[in-house]
Amino acid sequence: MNIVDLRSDTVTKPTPAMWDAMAHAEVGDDVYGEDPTVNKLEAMAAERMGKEAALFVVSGTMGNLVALLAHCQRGDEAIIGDKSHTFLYEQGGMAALGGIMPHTVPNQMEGTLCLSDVRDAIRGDDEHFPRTRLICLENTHNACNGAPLTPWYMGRVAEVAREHGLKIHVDGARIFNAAAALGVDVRELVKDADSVMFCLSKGLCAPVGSMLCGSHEFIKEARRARKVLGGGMRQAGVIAAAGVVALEQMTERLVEDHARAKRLAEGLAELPTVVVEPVFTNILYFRLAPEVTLTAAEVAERLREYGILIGPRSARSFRAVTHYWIDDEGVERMIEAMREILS
Ligand code: TLP
Repeated sequence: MNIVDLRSDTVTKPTPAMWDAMAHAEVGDDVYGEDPTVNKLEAMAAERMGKEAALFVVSGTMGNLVALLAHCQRGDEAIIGDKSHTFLYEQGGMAALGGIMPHTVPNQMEGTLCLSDVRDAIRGDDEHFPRTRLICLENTHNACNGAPLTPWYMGRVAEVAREHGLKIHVDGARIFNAAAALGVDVRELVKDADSVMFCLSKGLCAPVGSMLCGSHEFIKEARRARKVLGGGMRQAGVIAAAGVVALEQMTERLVEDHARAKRLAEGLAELPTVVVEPVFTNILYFRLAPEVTLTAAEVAERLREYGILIGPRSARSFRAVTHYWIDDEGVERMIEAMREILS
């Protein structure tokens, strides 16, 4: 039985085209700037984002941290959503390694920050205060139902940022999912941002890596920050080759993952003991109705017997993520398994 792994889109293994590209990659020492495949990937990423330059980093976590280190000095403050991945799940690296203060404002249900909250969080020029430098946004928003932030919203945040001389960084781990869901070019989503990080190793299926994009000057700083974190990777063309395939072949098909997440939501919503949250992209949250006596962990354990892996989010709730390796049969198997377990 093949496994239906709904825990995350990070579990995606490389496609056959990626294995082939990796086996035949031309490589060099990337710290000398001499890896042709990394150089190609960085040029492609910059072009796709409409930015001057890009940097290949190990992970999304490293990309966000490198961006924060490049934008901020120690003691500076960054405005950031209280449900953002960077604030919740990156070990507080910005504070631990960068001395940067997170100034959290509440994420709204659709992943945005209220503009009035952002304005209120900006510090005045006073020697008692840290200096506000940066606004961090997340698109799509993982913890807020995978919701995409729109170009319109980005434009409004940019107005506030410009008024106060602040920079904007976008954690766009799943920015291509946002573009696919909204039917816009990804450039539209990041044209108002000073930097954007996106992941090759989630829905785009590459085995390793994320890209950080911005101006030449910003990427020069970012390259220094990556080096001090130990992220200078030498013959990294071996993995960058899969990233090239990811950008060439994998961005347009994300709508299929979104359609399957919707179908999964519809199927689960038919079960009287499951409460399904709104679904916008490839991330679906759902929970058990109060009358269910099983916990989420117990349901997840039972699902294993059906060859299904899923991540409980709390004692009563789950997150399911669709991706390239989840087909229609996998979605139907999940719905049927839940029907049997909860009946
Ligand atoms: N998200 C992972 C887990 O860490 C939760 C997942 O399974 O969704 N930004 C966002 C919005 C992310 O969702 C993630 C990973 C990251 C950054 C970090 O990327 P990596 O795992 O490459 O460091």
